[in-house]
Amino acid sequence: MKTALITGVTGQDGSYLAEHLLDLGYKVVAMMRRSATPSTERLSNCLDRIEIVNGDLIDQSSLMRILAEHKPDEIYNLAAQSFVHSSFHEPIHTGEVTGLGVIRLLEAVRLVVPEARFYQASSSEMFGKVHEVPQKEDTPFHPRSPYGVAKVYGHWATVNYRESYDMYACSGILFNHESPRRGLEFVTRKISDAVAGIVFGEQDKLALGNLDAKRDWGFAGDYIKAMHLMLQQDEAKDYVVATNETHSIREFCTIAFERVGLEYEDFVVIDPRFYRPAEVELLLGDATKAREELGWEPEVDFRGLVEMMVDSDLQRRLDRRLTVQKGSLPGAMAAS
Ligand code: NAP
Ligand code: F7E
Repeated sequence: MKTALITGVTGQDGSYLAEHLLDLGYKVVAMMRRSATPSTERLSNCLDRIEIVNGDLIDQSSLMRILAEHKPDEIYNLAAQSFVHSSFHEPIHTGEVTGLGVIRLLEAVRLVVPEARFYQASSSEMFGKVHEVPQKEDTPFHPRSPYGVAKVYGHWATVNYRESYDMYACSGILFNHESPRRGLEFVTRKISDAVAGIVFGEQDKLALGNLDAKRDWGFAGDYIKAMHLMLQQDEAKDYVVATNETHSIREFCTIAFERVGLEYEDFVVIDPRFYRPAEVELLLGDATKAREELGWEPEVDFRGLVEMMVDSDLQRRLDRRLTVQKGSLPGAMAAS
């Protein structure tokens, strides 16, 4: 049985990847940093089947200890301060975790388990102010945020360890991918959750920033499969993972509100607080290499993704209401 170590396992991608690797028969070692409040909500489907270990990308010794104790065959480095907006407010912390954290882990791998296969979660944010459309593996980088800058560092660190030490180290340059497990601060989930909140009478407006930015959005459940495939090849390489379609925030809003029979113009207000000092206006990926060499294909399309997220946020509220109602029933009835 192969052992996989996942950092960032409490996040969106970590939870889907843990489930996928368990289905494939892996032992999953899940690295989490210590938190005052538990952050294992996304892992509810697999918490009893993974082995949790405490570690932090800021703490080199924790990484060395985990690798020495568990000797993973595959390492998926998904941990990061991943919210672009926050990276403008916490640039140094973002650099520490999202940038330097990668080289801390690579160095630990080199010293402790050099034969292990390593996956780095690189990002389309590295393309930033894009130099060509669509973006592919050899498109030059031009990051537009401290997050993007830190990801470029992590990306080149991964390439450098592969070239310097002959390690099996890959970077997946993943374009935006979303799901019902997406953090509420990211625009897609902010919209889907607000649509559900409006339907349930919990809010009457949705404040957003730039509606004209365009993203190549896919489903996280599809994208984590590409991560695993990258570590099963004869040779370690870097791959763009994308849908080859781009849509604006405005289009996302249109479909999300349409799903419940509403028009976004009646609810969305523009709030300059959500603008960024420098914006990434257009992302569109060319995933030809991943399709041809990994045999990877996305299964969920844009409309399917938006509708899945809205439906899930509606269902979540419905479930919550039913639980509250059940709790208010007399004991015997509530238990039935
Ligand atoms: P996410 O939901 O924000 O999850 C980030 C994870 O990193 C969380 O588990 C978080 O743990 C952990 N983390 C943060 N700081 C840490 C530290 N110092 N030490 C250890 N763990 C730490 O991100 P995601 O959307 O799943 O994305 C996964 C990875 O792919 C990230 O590296 C992200 O930058 C990258 N990426 C994402 C996308 C996308 O569209 N989703 C696209 C390209 C690349 P806590 O629960 O403790 O906060
Ligand atoms: O913003 C615009 C915002 O925060 C998308 C991360 O996973 O994907 C993600 O980064 C767009 C931007 O994601 C709001 O200005 C408008 O143009 O959902 P986001 P992101 O910045 O694209 C990449 C690939 C990663 O690697 C990152 O880790 O939406 N936007 N109004 C807004 N964005 C937010 N968050 N909130 C708004 O109200």
